[in-house]
Amino acid sequence: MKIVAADVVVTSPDRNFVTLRITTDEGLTGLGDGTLNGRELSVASYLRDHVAPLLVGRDPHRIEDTWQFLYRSAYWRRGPVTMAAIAAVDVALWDIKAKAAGMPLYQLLGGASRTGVMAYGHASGRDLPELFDSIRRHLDLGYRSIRVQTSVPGINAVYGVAAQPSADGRRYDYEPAQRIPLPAEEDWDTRAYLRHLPGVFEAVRNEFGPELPLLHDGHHRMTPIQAARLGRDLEPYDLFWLEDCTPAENQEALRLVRQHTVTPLAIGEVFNTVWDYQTLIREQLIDYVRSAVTHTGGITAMRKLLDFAAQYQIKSGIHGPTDISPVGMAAALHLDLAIHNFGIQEYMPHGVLTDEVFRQSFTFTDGYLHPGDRPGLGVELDEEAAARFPYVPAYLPFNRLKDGTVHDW
Ligand code: GCO
Ligand code: MG
Repeated sequence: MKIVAADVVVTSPDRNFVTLRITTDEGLTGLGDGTLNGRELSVASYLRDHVAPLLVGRDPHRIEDTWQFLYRSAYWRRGPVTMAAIAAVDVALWDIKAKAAGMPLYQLLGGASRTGVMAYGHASGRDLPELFDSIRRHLDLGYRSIRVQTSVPGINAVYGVAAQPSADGRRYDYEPAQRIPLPAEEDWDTRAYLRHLPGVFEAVRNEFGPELPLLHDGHHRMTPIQAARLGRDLEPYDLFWLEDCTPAENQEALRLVRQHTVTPLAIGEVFNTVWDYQTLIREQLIDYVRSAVTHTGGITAMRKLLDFAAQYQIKSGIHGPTDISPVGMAAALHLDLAIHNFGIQEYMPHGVLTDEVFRQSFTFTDGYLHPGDRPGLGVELDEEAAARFPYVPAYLPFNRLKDGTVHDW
C-alpha cells in the first residue's frame, strides 16, 4: 500500500479545527487532528508546505519509521507546532492501519483493559448557587467526576468560568477561544484566589458529599510556594487532582510543591514530548500526565510516554477540551481503553455544528466514554459540511495583574 495524497482541511464549525486526511492507493483514508488553539494556521502550513510532499509514495503501515523520519529529518525538534503536525500524521496512519485490519484501533493497541473510560466534565459558576446548578446539570448528564472552577471576588474574569448558562440546555461548558481580532485582557490576583478557593471546595463537599471525585485547574498561575499552600489548604476536600498549579516548564518547581502537600498533582497539557516529563516522572513529582494525543506527537509518542509513567505508578489524564477535535478525542479514547495505567479522561461535548462535520462513533453513557467498534478511529469527516465553515481568527485571552504586569493566563 502507498500514500497517494495528504490533504489539510481547516474548518470552523463552532471553532477552528485542523484535520489531516491521508489517502492510500487502495482507497483507504485516515484522519489526524492537528488543532493548536489560537495558532491553527501554523500547523496547517507545517503540514501542507513541509510534510505532505514527504508522505506521498510512503508505505502507510510504517508508522514508527514515518514518526522517526518526521521528527529527526526536520532537524529542529519538539515544539507545539511540530509535534501537533507529527501527531496528525501519526493518528491518520493508525486510523489507516486499523481500517486495513478491520478492527477498532484499541484492538491494535493491545485490546480493551476496561469496559469504559471514566470522564470528567467542567462545572463552573460565578457564585455558589450557579456552581451548584452547574454540578447538578453535569451529574444529570451522567458525569461521575467533576472539575470545579469559580469566579473570585474582586477579579472580573477568571479562567474556566462560563460567562452565561446556555439557553439551549446543551452547552454550558467553558470555552476559552474567542472570535475577536485581539486577545481579550483578563485580570488576576493570586492572593484573592488563594483566600477564596478552599471555602468553595468546603461548600461543594458539604453539598455533594465525600464520594464525588472533584478536580481543579490552577492554569499555571501560582508560584511554587503559593501552589504548595493551595495544595495543603485543599487537602481536607480530597481532590482527585490539582492541575497545572505552576507554570509547567520548570519541572524542578514541583519538588517544592510535593514537599508540602499530598493533594495529587496533574501537569502537561502544554507539553509536547516525553522530555518535558523527565524529572517529573523519574522523581514522581506528579500523579497524572495531562498531554493531549493531538499535541504530543500522536499515539506512537503518547504510548511511550504513558509506558514510562506507568513504571512510576503515574496515570493518564489526557487533555480533552473542545479545542481537541473529535478526531483527536477518538484517538485519546482508543488509547485510554487499551493502556493499563489509565486515570481519567477530560471530556466536554462539542457543539452541534462540530458534530455535523465530524461524524463520531464514540459514546458517553453513565459517565463512561467508549470509542466504539467501527474499524479505525471511528470518525468520518463530512467534506461538504466542513467547507461551509471557513476559518475564523480566534484568540485565547491573557492576564494582567492589578499593576498592569502580564501574568500567566
Ligand atoms: C483544560 C485546559 C483548557 C485550555 C485550553 C487552551 O484543562 O482543559 O486548561 O481549558 O485552557 O485547551 O486552548
Ligand atoms: Mg487545564
